[in-house]
Amino acid sequence: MSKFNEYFLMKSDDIVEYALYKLPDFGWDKESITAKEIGDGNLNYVFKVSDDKGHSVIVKHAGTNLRISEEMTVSVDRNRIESEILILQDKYAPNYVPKIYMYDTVMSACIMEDLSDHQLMRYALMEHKTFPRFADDITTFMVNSLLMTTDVVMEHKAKKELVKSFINPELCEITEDLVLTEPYLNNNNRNLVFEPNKEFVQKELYDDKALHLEVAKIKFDFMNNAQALLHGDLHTGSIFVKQDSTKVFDPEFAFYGPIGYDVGNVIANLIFAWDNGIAAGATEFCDWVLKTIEQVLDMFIDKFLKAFDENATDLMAKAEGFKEEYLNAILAGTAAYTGTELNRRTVGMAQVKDVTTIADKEKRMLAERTNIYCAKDCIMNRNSFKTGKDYVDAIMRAAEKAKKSM
Ligand code: SR1
Ligand code: MG
Repeated sequence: MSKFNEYFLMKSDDIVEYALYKLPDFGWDKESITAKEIGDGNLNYVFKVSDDKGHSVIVKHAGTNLRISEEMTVSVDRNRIESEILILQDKYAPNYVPKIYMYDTVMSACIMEDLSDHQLMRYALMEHKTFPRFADDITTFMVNSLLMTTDVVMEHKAKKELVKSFINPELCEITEDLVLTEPYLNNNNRNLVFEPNKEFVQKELYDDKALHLEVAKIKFDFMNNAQALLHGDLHTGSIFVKQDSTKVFDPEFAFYGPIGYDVGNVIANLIFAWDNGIAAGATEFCDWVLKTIEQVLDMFIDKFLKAFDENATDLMAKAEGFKEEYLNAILAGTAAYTGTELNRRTVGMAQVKDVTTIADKEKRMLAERTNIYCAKDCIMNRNSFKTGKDYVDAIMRAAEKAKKSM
């Protein structure tokens, strides 16, 4: 009887045994194999297992408590969800996700391709590195993995089976709380507000009733619009990059939701990179980020419309004008969720290092105010955000307004 027949929280030594046991034919050198915990996310344990003969894999293991907070517990089923969606995404968008070698619902662990030759995108952007392929790659990934899982393309009963299999209530609840409620109400008293911006946040987020109404509508869209199989947490900490490759990972928040949630997350996290670049005076980098934001939106639109024509199977979805209506709703959602991601990473409990590492007090204040003004514009005027340039213009307007508010 194997020790891996019953769940326990594995440590490095167990992980070595686990990799040998689960991947016996990987060619491991048993003398030199080691495991090192390398995770810096909020939820799971991530080990790199390697030997001196050049073999390596990543073992991702879900604990019952979250790393970000011992008090938060979330079903370890998230590991199955992550493994199964990576396998599906590899089918719809090959080469954009790590290969899954095996997954295990007993130990809530999966073993996947080691992408150590890539860099975590958030950290690369914080070094002000640029990635000319990124907009093209991420839009191919999003259009292929999202549109292909909608009712526009999929046989409807098969789609509903996927909806069932990817019901992810506990991780969705985290998003419903952390992204779509707490930044506006601080109802769980765990927001992290940068002290010098306290009054600003009170006025702009906590006291703005018109904003609350719009975010309420957006929250109910998130909960009720089972449009496509989302990644569900598509920020720059869920993407590995190198100059000639982009890999999306960590889709444990996957569920059937509104497409704009994934696209908006990408745009908002590029804005955090821009904040960081502005604070550092990295002009060329900031120009690249703005160009990339513009391209992400515009390429997404072009590829989406083309893929819709090529792949739509639902007879009514082919009705004249439907494709444009469908896309318009996605674009409004994209603006809305760009806004909600900007706000929640600025004042909520899960923040981003792009902004929190800005050491100069005034510059960080300015970055946060820019994010919040831009977020409100995206949320309140979401039906007017139709092209990439609309986002660049909104960032510029927000930065000007933030400067005046200081
Ligand atoms: C409690 S988990 C906090 C955040 O980390 C994840 O990456 C998600 O973005 C979540 O909201
Ligand atoms: Mg994550």
